[in-house]
Amino acid sequence: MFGKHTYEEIMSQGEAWQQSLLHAEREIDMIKEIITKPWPEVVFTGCGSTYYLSLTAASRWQEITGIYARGVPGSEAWLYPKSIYIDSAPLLIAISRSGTTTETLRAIQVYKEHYKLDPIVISCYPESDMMVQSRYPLLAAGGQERSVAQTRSFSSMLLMTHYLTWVAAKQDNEQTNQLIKLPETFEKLISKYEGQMKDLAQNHSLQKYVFLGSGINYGIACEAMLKMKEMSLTVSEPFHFMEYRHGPKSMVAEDTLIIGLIHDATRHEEMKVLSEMKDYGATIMAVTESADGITADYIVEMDSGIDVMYRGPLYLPTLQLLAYYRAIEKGLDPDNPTNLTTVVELND
Ligand code: F1P
Repeated sequence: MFGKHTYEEIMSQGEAWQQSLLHAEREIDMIKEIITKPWPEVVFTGCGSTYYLSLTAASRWQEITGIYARGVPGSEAWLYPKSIYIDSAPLLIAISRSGTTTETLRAIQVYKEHYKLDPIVISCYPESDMMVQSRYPLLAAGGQERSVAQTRSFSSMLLMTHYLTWVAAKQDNEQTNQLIKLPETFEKLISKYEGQMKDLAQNHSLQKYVFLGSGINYGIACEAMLKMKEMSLTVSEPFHFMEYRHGPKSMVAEDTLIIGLIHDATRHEEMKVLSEMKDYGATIMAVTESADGITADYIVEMDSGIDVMYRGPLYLPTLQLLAYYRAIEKGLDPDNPTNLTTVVELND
């Protein structure tokens, strides 16, 4: 059956998040020692999905801790370290579902050789090279997958970066309570919106998908774009909300679906972008905490009560389902994206 694994992996994210959080609580003492040092900067790195994860994790880290943070592709940290690092050593946090992606492993090697320090590594496979060779491994338990496109692995590793941020910021239990609420909200969200995502995916007049997200939501918009491409071979692009006006909107027409990942603090400006695109003929979907005051053709209301800083994983499941159902609709197998393998391993 097409997409069997992808579907199971999307639908089991609530459980995966629970397992990941339980595991992190047991393992965190080892990592606390390094994470709470006074770092001048934090660099997150990964490839593909895990690079996008690095973007959102870095924005969140900087907003919450006040420490300068950046997300960079593994290949850049490997091949162009001078454009990434300066003299003072940053904390490196490397993320890889497989723990075997060559570019990420080489980025770690360059960092270790240059600074004589060990990074924190996050992966779903405890026996992988990256995890075994690290003094500070953090397992996203429950995130392992049989499909190529990352779904529950991504959201579980994202949750682990939320957890690390919480530890680094020495926040009180109120914030972990927020993380604990994620799995139950996931279940409600998915049962309420699965049917709508299936219907939307079957709309053949929509040929171009655009994902808008700003601040902490930009990396998530990129990941949603990647799911749509990998699983369903649909033309899809991510942009920061306000950037979309600066040229890309020329492409908007009646075949365009614009999906906005609404941030609580800037929803007013973001909605203005969406309604302008509606005037150009686009179909609009908003993924938002509250539907109050939101006008769109489709609204996914999270209604989670969770602070926007800790809500990241909830933006994704409906969009993963949209990609999944679109692939099925086009007769493609979401478990086996065209030209892709689970890991990119390079020869010398
Ligand atoms: C990263 C990655 C995936 C992508 C593809 C190839 O892998 O780029 O994001 O979907 O399957 O690998 P990893 O380093 O997170 O294992």
